[in-house]
Amino acid sequence: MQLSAYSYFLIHSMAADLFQAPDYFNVDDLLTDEHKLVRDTTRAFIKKEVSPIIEDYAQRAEFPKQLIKGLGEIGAFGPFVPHEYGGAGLDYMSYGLMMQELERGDSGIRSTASVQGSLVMFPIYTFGSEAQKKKYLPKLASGEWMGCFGLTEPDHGSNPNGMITNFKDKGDHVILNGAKMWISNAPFADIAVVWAKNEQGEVQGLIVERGMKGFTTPKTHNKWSLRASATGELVFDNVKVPKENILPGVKGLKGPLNCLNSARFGIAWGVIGAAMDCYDSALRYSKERIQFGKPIAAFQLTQKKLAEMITEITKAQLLCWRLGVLRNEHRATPQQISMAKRNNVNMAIQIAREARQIHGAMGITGEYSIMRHSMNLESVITYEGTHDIHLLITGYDVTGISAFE
Ligand code: TGC
Ligand code: FAD
Repeated sequence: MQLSAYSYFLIHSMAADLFQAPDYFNVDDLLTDEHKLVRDTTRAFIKKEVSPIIEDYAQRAEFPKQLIKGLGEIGAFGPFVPHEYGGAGLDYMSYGLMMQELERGDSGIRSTASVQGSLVMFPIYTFGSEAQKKKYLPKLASGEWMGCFGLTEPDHGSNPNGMITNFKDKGDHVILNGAKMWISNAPFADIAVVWAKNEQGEVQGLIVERGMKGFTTPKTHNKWSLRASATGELVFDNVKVPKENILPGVKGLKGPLNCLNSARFGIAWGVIGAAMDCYDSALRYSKERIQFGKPIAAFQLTQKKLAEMITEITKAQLLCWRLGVLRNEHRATPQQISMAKRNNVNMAIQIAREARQIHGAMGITGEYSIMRHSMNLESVITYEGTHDIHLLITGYDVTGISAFE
């Protein structure tokens, strides 16, 4: 069969993952050899294991579970957790770089790793008892067990403090009732870190295990976004949870919010990956696509789009590098993390939209990653604190006046 030039171009361009990471300001010079090794290993994993299959899984709205073992092997689950608990013992810059590379593949893959590391392993490591750390962390680090994080409820999203999920003291155990919604990894998680109010109305974390009577995890269907990530509910109907499963180290909303700091940090980095992928694809396409006798990259309007994309990516890279330094020194404030999450997600979503335009009609197809990134980012701009909530966090920080209520 004779292929048309256009078909040849399509097959040729999609046969392999041709991604080349932009580094306009030589940010690599600011990284250690270990950072670069971690980054390059994750990048290679994405090229080999994720790029060839992700579009198909997203189209089918299915999480590629077969990736879990490999993600554990490259240290993507809780890389900042020390070796003694099965983690990779890496710093926060390495964590950020890993999230960047994972999200270059797909926000859903990064989500799974973010939840496992920052929202399940982080609270167990930070607020858990020694017995809880020994029991759960090594298995979570390897991916043998997967976890999820239940904070959001049907009637309490941006305002988690209003939660109604609660537990009552029954001697050696508690009885948990309530429901959580929009929970990443819920449909297949082995354990859930659940935030609920005790009889004094204080928020506490409990580790709920699959199989506990009265605990179910119905799957959420009909998502147009984050389709390669499994989302579900957590329903607790008089679930008997042993007291030894309560995280002893924290009471109050600062418990879950501290976990969010770690996850939001990872998102600020992660979305740079999605943006880099959109930019790289748009740059290549614009040099290959001929209209009016020239590559579309020759037109000033295309160059404006590309020049603005690389400018915004570079600013986001530098913001994250500085945030990584501060977090490694335990000096990154929650408000700085909020600013980086908000700025970088917005940057990525704008770049995805511009990149889609550069791809013309091809941009709406699954032949390119652009539309998938664009739809994924609609979730990322909402979860872990919406775009506007992070703006209000910055507003509160600079004025000293809360505008939440
Ligand atoms: P507020 O009265 O301000 O604070 C309550 C207590 O918490 C402390 N605090 C923090 N601590 C650590 N880190 C932070 N970022 C903190 N922010 C506040 C605060 O100092 C106070 O401590 P204390 O000792 O005085 O008790 O709380 P508020 O009720 O007014 O709420 C503030 C607000 C709106 C900023 C907060 O509730 C918020 O961030 N809302 C957004 C909710 C959110 O982000 N949910 C995310 C759910 S998880 C998720 O989306 C996972 S997606 C996973 C994936 O797939 O990747
Ligand atoms: P709402 O809080 O109802 O907000 C709706 C709109 O009102 C937003 O635009 C918001 O900015 C605005 N708004 C709200 N309050 C104010 C205010 N005070 N001032 C101005 N504007 C305001 N949660 C978990 O706990 N665990 C998870 O694993 C998890 N995974 C998720 C995965 C996906 C795919 C998605 C989409 C969500 C996930 N979430 C998870 C939930 C997510 O954190 C919430 O959706 C988010 O916090 C917003 O809550 P909401 O959807 O109820 O929106």
